[in-house]
Amino acid sequence: MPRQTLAETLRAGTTVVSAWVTLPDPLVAEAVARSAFGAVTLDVQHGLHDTASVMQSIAGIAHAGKPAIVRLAVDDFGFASRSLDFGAEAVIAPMINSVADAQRLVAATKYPPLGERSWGPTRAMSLFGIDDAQVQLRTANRSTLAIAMIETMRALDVLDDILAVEGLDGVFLGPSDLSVTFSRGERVAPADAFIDAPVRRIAEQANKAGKIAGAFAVNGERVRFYREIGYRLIALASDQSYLARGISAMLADVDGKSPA
Ligand code: 3PY
Ligand code: MG
Repeated sequence: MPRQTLAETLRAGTTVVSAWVTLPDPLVAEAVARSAFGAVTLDVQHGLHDTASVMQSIAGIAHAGKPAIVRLAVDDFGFASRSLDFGAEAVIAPMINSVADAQRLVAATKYPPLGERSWGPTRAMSLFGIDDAQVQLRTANRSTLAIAMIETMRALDVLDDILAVEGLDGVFLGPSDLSVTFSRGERVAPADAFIDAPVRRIAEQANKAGKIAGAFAVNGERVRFYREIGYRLIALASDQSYLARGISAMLADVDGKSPA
């Protein structure tokens, strides 16, 4: 029996905590996928991934039985449909600041009539064991997710209009950029309470619109907070911090101390 898709899990109201992978070696993504994380997000925007590493990492994540998500570079809507063709179950597009930006994301990721995605998911079909092109065409718009990052004041001003874009499946909070724009460039403070009001508003409005609310969390305490206020797709920290925290915990253990 095929496993439940990420889209089905999230639409059932289940919280998914995703890993965030920046290092481009596919073995990193595969190792992380074999942990207890519910999904793995590959970060192209600020991570070190390129086309080949995304394509290979998605295979490793699929091999471990987890859904792969790709966070695109800014305005790289062409790579949105490529990521889905490679077998990603969701794409997260950064800096979606207007209805036009959200419409471009939908155009790239959904087949007609919702969008203008071009046909060619051969790799995704082989990873998912789908051999009937008609089945893929009929199911892809619903089984893959187009998610818009909301991380600026401009986006917040038009949030309801962005949420109303047909074919957009969800929004995803970027708390670092939100704190930078909210403070007019004074601070980057992704876990600070001064952005809590807009952070709550994004989840509330997304849930009211029947769309998935996602967020990036810098630590476990923020994951708990986001979960309580209605976020369902929550990415936690990054592979580089998993390594750093693991190293300090193991070395502290050597010295008989608690980790720094
Ligand atoms: C942000 O917090 O701005 C992000 O884009 C998460 O990586
Ligand atoms: Mg950001």
